[in-house]
Amino acid sequence: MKPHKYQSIVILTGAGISAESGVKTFRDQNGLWENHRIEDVATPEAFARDPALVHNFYNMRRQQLLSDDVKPNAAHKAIAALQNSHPDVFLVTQNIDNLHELGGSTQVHHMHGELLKSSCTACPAISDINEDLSTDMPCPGCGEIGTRRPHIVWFGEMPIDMDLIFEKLMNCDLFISIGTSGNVYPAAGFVQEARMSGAHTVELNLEPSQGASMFAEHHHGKATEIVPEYLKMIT
Ligand code: BV8
Repeated sequence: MKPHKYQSIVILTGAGISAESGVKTFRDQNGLWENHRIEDVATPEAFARDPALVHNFYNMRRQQLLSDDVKPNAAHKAIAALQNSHPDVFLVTQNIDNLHELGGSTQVHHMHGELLKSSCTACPAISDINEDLSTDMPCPGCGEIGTRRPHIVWFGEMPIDMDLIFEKLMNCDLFISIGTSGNVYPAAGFVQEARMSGAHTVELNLEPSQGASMFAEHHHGKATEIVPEYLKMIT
């Protein structure tokens, strides 16, 4: 078995890796949803102001995700194959879909939460949800009514697993960013952390992202084409 080219790999994915699976990216809609700026819907303030609107925003996306026509694509599967053949691949995604899991990845860190999970403002319970969420559904953990919310990190909220993510970034020798526009922090800053720890940094994206100049290597094109190709090269 030939030695691995890189010992410790961190992969960050964004909405672009799910685009060819039929999941809309944020930029596709110019960051809009039904004429609402996503930053204005994906916030705790919006949820406090109009919980039904925010639930509707996520219920529609959950229904689409659970429909038969949304499936993992070759890029999700190529990452899962690398995870199965390489001992140290840390996969962190900004996406709230479950396509990495359906594509075969068993270790996925959803730093912005998950569409198919709900949390509660009154207790720490995190529960699966495969149907519409509404304000009058009791929390499966504490039974409270009106406290259930999507298990999603909104703008202004702290992303999940940040300590672990930074520890991995500081100890990796390869950082690959896939399908993200590099607009949203702290994810957009991960490439700098990786560079500071001496890692080789690669951007795989349809077009140069906001942070393209910070990457040592770039491959631009569709994820289903450039991701399998690149991961095969480093295996
Ligand atoms: C935090 C869940 C603080 C919700 C999401 C001013 C300056 C800098 C930062 C800020 C600022 N003001 C506020 C901030 C912080 C803010 C932020 O960064 N705002 C931005 C808008 C400026 N960040 C936050 O609030 C974060 N929290 O900072 O907390 C804190 C600190 C301490 C203690 C407490 C709090 C939380 C951010 C998380 C928000 N939630 N998601 C939901 O999904 O509804 S973010 C959401 O948008 C996504 O998860 C994702 O992260 C982001 C969209 O980005 P992308 O994934 O990159 O998607 P996008 O559509 O933009 O790009 C797709 C790319 O794919 C494109 O480049 C395209 O070319 C490419 N592509 C398309 N098709 C393909 C393709 N590539 C390959 N193949 C294809 N086929």
